[in-house]
Order: sequence, then structure tokens, then C-alpha cells
Amino acid sequence: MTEHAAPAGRREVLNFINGRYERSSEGKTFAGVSPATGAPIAVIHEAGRADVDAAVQAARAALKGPWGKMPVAERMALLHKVADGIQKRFDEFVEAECLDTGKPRETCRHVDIPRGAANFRIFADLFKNVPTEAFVMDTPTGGQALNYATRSPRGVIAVVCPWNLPLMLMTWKVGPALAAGNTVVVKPSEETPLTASLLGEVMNEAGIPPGVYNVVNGFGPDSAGAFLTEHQGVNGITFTGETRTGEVIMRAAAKGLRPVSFELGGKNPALIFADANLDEAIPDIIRATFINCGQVCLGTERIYVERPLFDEFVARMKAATEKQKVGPPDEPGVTMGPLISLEHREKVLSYYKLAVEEGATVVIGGGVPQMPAELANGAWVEPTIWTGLPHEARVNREEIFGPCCHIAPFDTEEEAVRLANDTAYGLTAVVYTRDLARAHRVANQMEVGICWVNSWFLRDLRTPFGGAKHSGIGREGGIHSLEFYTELRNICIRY
Ligand code: NAD
Ligand code: 6OD
Repeated sequence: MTEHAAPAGRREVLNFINGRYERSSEGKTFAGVSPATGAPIAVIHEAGRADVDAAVQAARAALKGPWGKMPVAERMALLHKVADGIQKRFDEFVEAECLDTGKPRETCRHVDIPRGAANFRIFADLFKNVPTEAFVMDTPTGGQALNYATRSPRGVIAVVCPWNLPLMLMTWKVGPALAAGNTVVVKPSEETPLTASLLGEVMNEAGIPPGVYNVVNGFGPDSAGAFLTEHQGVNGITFTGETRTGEVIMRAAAKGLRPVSFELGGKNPALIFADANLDEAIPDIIRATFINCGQVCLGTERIYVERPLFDEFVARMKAATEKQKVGPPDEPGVTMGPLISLEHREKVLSYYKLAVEEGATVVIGGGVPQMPAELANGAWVEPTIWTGLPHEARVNREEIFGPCCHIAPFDTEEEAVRLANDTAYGLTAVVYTRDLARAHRVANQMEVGICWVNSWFLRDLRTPFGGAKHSGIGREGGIHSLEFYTELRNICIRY
């Protein structure tokens, strides 16, 4: 597409480089589309190699400039101002996120945007007070020496983001990166660039020096994503997205031996033991399956229920699913928005078809809901539950990333653990039981980065977060984020 100004009613989304909004230097733009209506909502400027290079150079210069020289307390105070700025412009962020993703306004108000602000505050506060390790050693020639470790920022960090929780997952990386003294070049998802762009204004208003926070828009291959991750001025790449994309980015990172931090896909299990409190478990599992239209990497697509409870559990899940209301962000009572795009809906619907071909019983859903004419071009899909599939079915093994789950019975604790772990992924697991010993025993055997017991998505941002197996590399969260965002140096001084 050639360059043009945004038609009336559509936003024009520019790249944000060195504290200024910049048009695509190649004059390339692409359309942003509402997932709820299919209507064009934005004209987005695609960053070419030269734009990405300008962003990386700006980030490098800022490292050496005021940001690199700034006292730590001042840097952390500025990050609090960024969080304040998000709070001050809360409604604008909500508006932008709803427009880009189509998700219910209440979800944006209670999850996405508050976490966007919290992601700056928590790391600004935590990193101010991190102790360092020190060892006194005997030297071979007599006498002693003191070892102590210091940390330096890693440098310019490329932050490559997905579309499901755009501001929240982007700031989850930008917050710790900046708190540790790095500078960043962000590549938001091509589907959801609005809040990353708006954050540029907040950065300027807060007084963050130019070049510290940069945003380049575009796609992955042969576009801004690839140009950024291949750029040798980038010192580390933090990526959230699909496992397959992670493999491609890891190949790019190999050139120049740049470290990566990856949060990838999942096929997360929930284990419901016969002693579970279903009044608590059902609402949690409904949320874990359907919130954000099932587009949450931590969500549950495989549910295993101890046989005596199986029929009741399925019946209660079905009844609770009947109460889900699918609709646009502002409609009262809506619990589920659309999928992110018609393309993603094709993928989800192909699994709905496959489930039937693989022999599933469709407990509820399985298709596309009837929507009013003005929403007919949106990416709507029904919340769906299946039973009766063999464990080996593709629907039980591949990440669908839609509002759906399969429920299967189990007979013993050993079987439950085996079924839960028999997957290539290892992001989260959920265990429901009132037996404390079993809770510890089972949780400790889960091959995952995060196991919730009698809860789901309870997040303390000080804790380690990430995935095992194909679900990620490394841990972020709390002081664990320092592992990736800083370089450790040991200093050894002979007395
Ligand atoms: P995606 O991998 O398609 O895209 C993510 C980002 O990578 C986008 O910005 C995209 O433009 C970019 N990209 C794509 N190809 C690239 C390339 N070759 N080089 C550089 N950049 C490239 O993922 P998505 O569809 O946006 O998000 C959904 C996926 O993300 C799901 O698999 C989900 O499980 C996963 N996810 C994981 C977590 C987690 O914390 N583990 C969180 C959210 C989403
Ligand atoms: O809560 C978080 O910090 C986090 N990274 C959540 C990821 C959700 C994935 O969709």
C-alpha cells in the first residue's frame, strides 16, 4: 500500500523513534481492522530497514546519553511517572485496546490497562533494593580476597509482542528493561499497535529521554520484526508469541550470539480431583477457558476430572458456558469478545471441525454465533466444550488459542499427572483438590513454569514467570527479570 493520510475516523499510527512520531521512510502503510466489525480503524506506518536502524541507533545513543548517566533514584521516579501517565490517560488506553482487540471494556479496565501501569511501578520499586552477593576467599598465596558482583544494563533490548494482551505484555518487558537501565525498541503485533504508540506520548510527557523507548510497526518475516531481531545493534531479544516464531527468532539471535527470553505457547491442563470444591472450580475454569475469547497463553484447553465427579463437572461447565454472552466491547453483560481476526478464526474453526472428525462429542458450541448485521464481519466464534476424544487427538495436543476445551475423566492420581505432563508444552497447570498433601505432591510433579492450586491467574509480579519445554526460555518476574536484563560482573579484590 502506498502512503496516504488516514481517512476520516481512522487513526494514523506512526513509528516512534527518538522521542518523535515518524512516518514510514519507504512510504509503506497497512490497514488496522476492527475484530468486532471487520471495519478499517487505522492506517499503520510500516517500518523498513532504515526506520528500524534509526530506532536502534537512537536506543544506542540514549544508553550513552542522559539515560545511562541518570542516577538510579531519578530513573525509577521517571518510571513511576510513566505509570501515573497511563493512569491519567486510562480511558484513552482502554478505548485504544478495545478498538484494536474487540475485547470487553471491563476486561480492559480491570486487567489490561491497570497491569500496564503496575508493570512499571513494580520493577521500579524492586530493582532499587536488590542486594548483591559477596564472598571472601582464602588466596593460594595466603591472605584473602573479596569477590562481589555488580550488574550493568544489557544494552538495547528488542521487545517483540503478541496481540492478545497488547499493553500488558509489552510493558511486562519494557518495565523491567527500563528499570534495569536498558533502552528498548518495541515491535508490537501488526494486529494491535495502538497502545504501544500511545505509550510514546506518555513517555514524552513523563520526561523519559528521547531514544529510551522506541516503537517500530510492521509484520514479522521480511518486515520490522525480522529487521529488528537481525539487527546487530540489539543486545538481547525478549519475545512473547508462538513457539514456531520463537524458533525463527532464535535463529536470528544466533548471529552475534544475542541472548533471548521467550514466553511461548501452551496446551495447559487442569486437574480436578473428586474432593474439589466445584463452586469455586467452575467459575475459575470458565475464566481460564473463555476469558479474552480463549486467547490467553495461560488458559486451559485440557481438563481432566476424577471419574466420580466427571458427569457433574461436565454438566456444570455446560450450564456456565450457556451464560457466556458474546458481543462487542460496550454491550452490557458481554463476557466474550471476538477472536483477533478472521484469519485466526479460520484456524480455530478448523480445530472445531477437526474435533468432530477425531470423534469428539460436542457438549456445547462448535460454530459461529448469529450476530446482528453490523457485526456480521467480525471474528465471532462460539465458546465450545468437547468430551470423548482420545488423548492422542490433535485437538488435545496442539494449541488452539480459542474459547474451547476438552474434558476427559481419570481414575488415579498417577494417571492424572501422566496425562497432564504428556505434552510438548509446559507453561501452566491448574490443580483443584482440598487435600493439602496431594496439592503439594501433584503441583511438584507438574512439568510447567507456573502451577496454580485452587485458583487460576493469581499473579504476584514478584514471582518467577515463564514456561518449561516448548513454552519458553528463561524466567522473568520479580528479581528474576534481572537475569535477562542485566549483565553480571564479578569483581575480585585481593586484600
Ligand atoms: P506470533 O508469534 O504470531 O507473533 C508475535 C510477534 O512476533 C508479532 O509481533 C509478530 O509480528 C512477530 N513476528 C512474527 N514472525 C516474526 C519473525 N520471523 N521475526 C520477528 N518477529 C516476528 O504470536 P501471536 O499470534 O501474536 O500471539 C499468540 C501466541 O503467543 C500464542 O501461541 C500464545 O500462546 C503466545 N503467547 C504466549 C505468552 C506467554 O506468556 N507464554 C503470552 C501471550 C501469548
Ligand atoms: O501475567 C503476566 O505477567 C503475563 N505475562 C501473562 C501472560 C498471559 C498470556 O497470554
